[in-house]
Amino acid sequence: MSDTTRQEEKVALASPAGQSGSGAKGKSSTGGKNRTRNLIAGALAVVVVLGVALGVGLGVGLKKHHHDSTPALAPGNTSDITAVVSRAALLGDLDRWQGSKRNFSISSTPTTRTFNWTIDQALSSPGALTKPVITINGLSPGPVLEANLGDRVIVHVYNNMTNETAIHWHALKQNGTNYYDGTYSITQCGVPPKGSFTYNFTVQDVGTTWYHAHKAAQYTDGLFGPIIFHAPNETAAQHKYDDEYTFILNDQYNTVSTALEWRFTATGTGIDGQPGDEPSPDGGMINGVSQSRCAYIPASDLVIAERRRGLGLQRDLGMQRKVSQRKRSDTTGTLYPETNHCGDLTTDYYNVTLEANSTYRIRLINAGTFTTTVFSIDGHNLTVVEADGVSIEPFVAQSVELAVAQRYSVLVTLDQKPGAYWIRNVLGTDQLRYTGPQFNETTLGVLRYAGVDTATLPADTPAPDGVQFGTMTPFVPADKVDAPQPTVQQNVAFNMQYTADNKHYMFFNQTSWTPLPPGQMALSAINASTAANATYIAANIGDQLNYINPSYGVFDLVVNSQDDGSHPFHMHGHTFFVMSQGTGHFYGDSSSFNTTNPMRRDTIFIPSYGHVVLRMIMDNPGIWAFHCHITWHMEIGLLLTLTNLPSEIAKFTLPDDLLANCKVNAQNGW
Ligand SMILES: *[C@@H]1O[C@H](CO)[C@@H](O)[C@H](O)[C@H]1NC(C)=O
Ligand SMILES: *[C@@H]1O[C@H](CO)[C@@H](O)[C@H](O)[C@H]1NC(C)=O
Ligand SMILES: *[C@@H]1O[C@H](CO)[C@@H](O)[C@H](O)[C@H]1NC(C)=O
Ligand SMILES: *[C@@H]1O[C@H](CO)[C@@H](O)[C@H](O)[C@H]1NC(C)=O
Ligand SMILES: *[C@@H]1O[C@H](CO)[C@@H](O)[C@H](O)[C@H]1NC(C)=O
Ligand SMILES: *[C@@H]1O[C@H](CO)[C@@H](O)[C@H](O)[C@H]1NC(C)=O
Ligand SMILES: *[C@@H]1O[C@H](CO)[C@@H](O)[C@H](O)[C@H]1NC(C)=O
Ligand SMILES: *[C@@H]1O[C@H](CO)[C@@H](O)[C@H](O)[C@H]1NC(C)=O
Ligand SMILES: *[C@@H]1O[C@H](CO)[C@@H](O)[C@H](O)[C@H]1NC(C)=O
Ligand SMILES: *[C@@H]1O[C@H](CO)[C@@H](O)[C@H](O)[C@H]1NC(C)=O
Ligand SMILES: *[C@@H]1O[C@H](CO)[C@@H](O)[C@H](O)[C@H]1NC(C)=O
Ligand SMILES: *[C@@H]1O[C@H](CO)[C@@H](O)[C@H](O)[C@H]1NC(C)=O
Ligand SMILES: [Cu+2]
Repeated sequence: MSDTTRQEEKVALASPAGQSGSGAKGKSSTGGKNRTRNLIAGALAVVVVLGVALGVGLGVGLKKHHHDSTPALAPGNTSDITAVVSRAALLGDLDRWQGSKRNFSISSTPTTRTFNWTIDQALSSPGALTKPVITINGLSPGPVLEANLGDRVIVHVYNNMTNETAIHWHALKQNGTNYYDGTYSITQCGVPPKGSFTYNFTVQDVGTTWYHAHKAAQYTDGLFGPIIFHAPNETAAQHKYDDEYTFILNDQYNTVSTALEWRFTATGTGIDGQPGDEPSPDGGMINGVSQSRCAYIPASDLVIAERRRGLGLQRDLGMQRKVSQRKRSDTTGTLYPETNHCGDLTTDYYNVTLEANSTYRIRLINAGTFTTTVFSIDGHNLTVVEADGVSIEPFVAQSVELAVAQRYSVLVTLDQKPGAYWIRNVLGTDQLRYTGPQFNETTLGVLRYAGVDTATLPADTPAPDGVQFGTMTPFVPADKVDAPQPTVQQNVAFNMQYTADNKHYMFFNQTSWTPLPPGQMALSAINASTAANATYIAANIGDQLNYINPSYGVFDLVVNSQDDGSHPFHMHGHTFFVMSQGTGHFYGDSSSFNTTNPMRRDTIFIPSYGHVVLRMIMDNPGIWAFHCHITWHMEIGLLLTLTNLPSEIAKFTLPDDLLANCKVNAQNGW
């Protein structure tokens, strides 16, 4: 019996009479603005669309046509996951999303807050089918991590999974505690299976952010949650509002991430025979609730054709490839079976009842793996007052678009006719190379005014289409800070390339990141005797492009994209000044930049073939990753590091449990 079949059976047990679609895509990708390829063409698509339409229209399940003779789905085997968690248990107490129901006092008197987290795997059903999930204390999304500026946060993590993990506290400065940044293989070795690790840091940041696994694509399976840091003097908190609420939004995959990643990285994959097709989500989520119905991975294709992204531009820049490319007619690719199963469990809308005539500070987080998302509430304006922890001058919009890993706070006043209104999380589809059966980019939730019957559903109104606060919308920070003059400027370009071993990776210049061997981490490369030895650091820190900043300085990072997709980049440990963001490449002269209170944030969207110029102050010692937050892209190498103040790094005392975990991992080859 193949693993696929086993997995299928388990799903069938938890999801009786699961409806199965045909293998095909119900809907063709739009192909996107600059996408070089479209997926489904001709007769096949017609047959398929008709098939799905009939299946849905007549209420009959389509026949299974898979599994019996297909090869085993080797990686991502989830047969060892046996615990089944109900949807209600997975979501936990829904009151946790509302500020006033969390029993938290905003204060300027620091305290210590201790959390015990057990990370585990289980089967559960956020949507219509049962799928593997990763939970924290049984929850996905995980608990709200809430604290005040200056508090000490201690998180004892116990890893009850069969693989290592590491938890990154997105956008936290971690000034002095780089070893608690949680970046697998860079600032820590993984927390081993049945092992523990204690994160212990002070809160140096304010606003809305999130935590997530920084090991492989584990957060795609649900290992993420919100972080809310308060300060009585936070500028965004000076607006008048009655309460706050959090919506953590994402694209959702119903196949375990290890299988998706294997499919994405295996030699010889690709929808139309060309590698580099990121796994598409099966739907979206609002606070862990999904209306998705299917799990779909398209089959790989053994006929490999040559495909290069952005080669013309690459030549313009005179870039070299690390490994030569070659014709790929000699592929030894593994045939990966199309997998497709659907569920028939009842799905829910995430729904919340709030007070009429009240104003809420709604915190929005895109905890997605791949796509941007657009948030809106029918009939209500959103006044944006915070972006990635930075208080901003209010901006009134009808919808807010978040690139992966970005956050906003919006003020919403319940000043409309008491009733029920749709909350929308609409995934961006322009980067999707395929969509599975019954895919719908819109995930709905319900906002009800207090007193409205909980059975009332909103009217069938269209999504708001007015002003959008988008991924390229400039904003003005409310706490004015001028950008200092740079002391260093570095340019990098990135793209996707094929390598001699028939794989596809993403590169910054000639380098592509990959984790160090088991039990190793970049931070170990720096100690009192090596801190001044750039040669030694370069040789021991890993494959990635690494810039060493030996002393305090102001660093301009120019990033030019040679890729047809768009990418959300995140800088660990820093809030950068955005000196430039746009389409086309930056070859220019930084002396013309506006340095008066420029935009500041920690996650920035780079459009197709576009650029950004980011200015950062190098006063925070550590090895800090800068990477694309599309997990699939980071996993194939789109990560570089800044090594700041190595002589200060050398003074760190690495925690005993961190070093012990490195030893355990080295011994076990994890
Ligand atoms: C553990 O990680 C390996 C390598 O990424 C993967 O092949 C395997 O499926 C993972 N196991 C689980 C249970 O996630
Ligand atoms: C965490 O677990 C330890 C040991 O089991 C226990 O002593 C402690 O009270 C727990 N702390 C919290 C905050 O739950
Ligand atoms: C860890 O998982 C096992 C099953 O694999 C379960 O029996 C045990 O209770 C879990 N431990 C914790 C601390 O949740
Ligand atoms: C956390 O770090 C502080 C400062 O180094 C230390 O005093 C404290 O004992 C640590 N707490 C834990 C639980 O490790
Ligand atoms: C808020 O107070 C902290 C010190 O508690 C200070 O560092 C910070 O700059 C203040 N922020 C604002 C916006 O005034
Ligand atoms: C509203 O949420 C509750 C859980 O709080 C859920 O049981 C119910 O199905 C949801 N309502 C609708 C209409 O989906
Ligand atoms: C909200 O305000 C309107 C207009 O002032 C008023 O008619 C209504 O009674 C108020 N509703 C509540 C619940 O206070
Ligand atoms: C929303 O804001 C627009 C201006 O951007 C305004 O014209 C409109 O009346 C506002 N709508 C509501 C419901 O407040
Ligand atoms: C997707 O969902 C929205 C909201 O429920 C609905 O209006 C739309 O018709 C759906 N689209 C498809 C293709 O089913
Ligand atoms: C990366 O490539 C750019 C563009 O070709 C070049 O200007 C830059 O010097 C390179 N940087 C490094 C560190 O190789
Ligand atoms: C720097 O490290 C290299 C090994 O990577 C070594 O050969 C060299 O001697 C070191 N230089 C100094 C000054 O210690
Ligand atoms: C980090 O701490 C150092 C030393 O206390 C300080 O000089 C620097 O300004 C801090 N940087 C940030 C970003 O807080
Ligand atoms: Cu990317």
